[in-house]
Amino acid sequence: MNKYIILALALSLVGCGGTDAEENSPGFTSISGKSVIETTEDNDTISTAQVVSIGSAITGSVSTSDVIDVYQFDTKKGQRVEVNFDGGTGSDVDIYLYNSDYNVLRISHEDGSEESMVYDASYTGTLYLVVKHYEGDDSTYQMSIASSN
Ligand SMILES: [Ca+2]
Ligand SMILES: [Ca+2]
Repeated sequence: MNKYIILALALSLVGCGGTDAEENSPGFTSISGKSVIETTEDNDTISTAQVVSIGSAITGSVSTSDVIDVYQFDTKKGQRVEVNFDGGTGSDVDIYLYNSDYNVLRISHEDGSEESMVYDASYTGTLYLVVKHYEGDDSTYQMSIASSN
């Protein structure tokens, strides 16, 4: 199997339920860091992930026609990686953290589009963060990748 099929299979196994966002959901929460814009839509697989770094605040978009965005960044063993994601209202977007062996390390799939995860890196190397539009409106999202050590 190629990398895309593996990723698609993995995602199909963990798709979440979800309802429309509540009418009075808050807007973007405060997400800080070095500002990074999604620069390409050729970012739908681990092998074509956009390279970012810890300390980035990423702005991008997903929708029914652009279901997946993938970002990659380097981490050090023992580093605590914290991801916060806000996809705005009306959409249900989920995030997944993969290692370089294409195994899922963390999943955040709340109803709606406010997601977060913490991962204590077990190795020095590359991690892959997958943003997936699950259902609902198009989403322009803000996502921070931070480390507390
Ligand atoms: Ca996108
Ligand atoms: Ca994409």
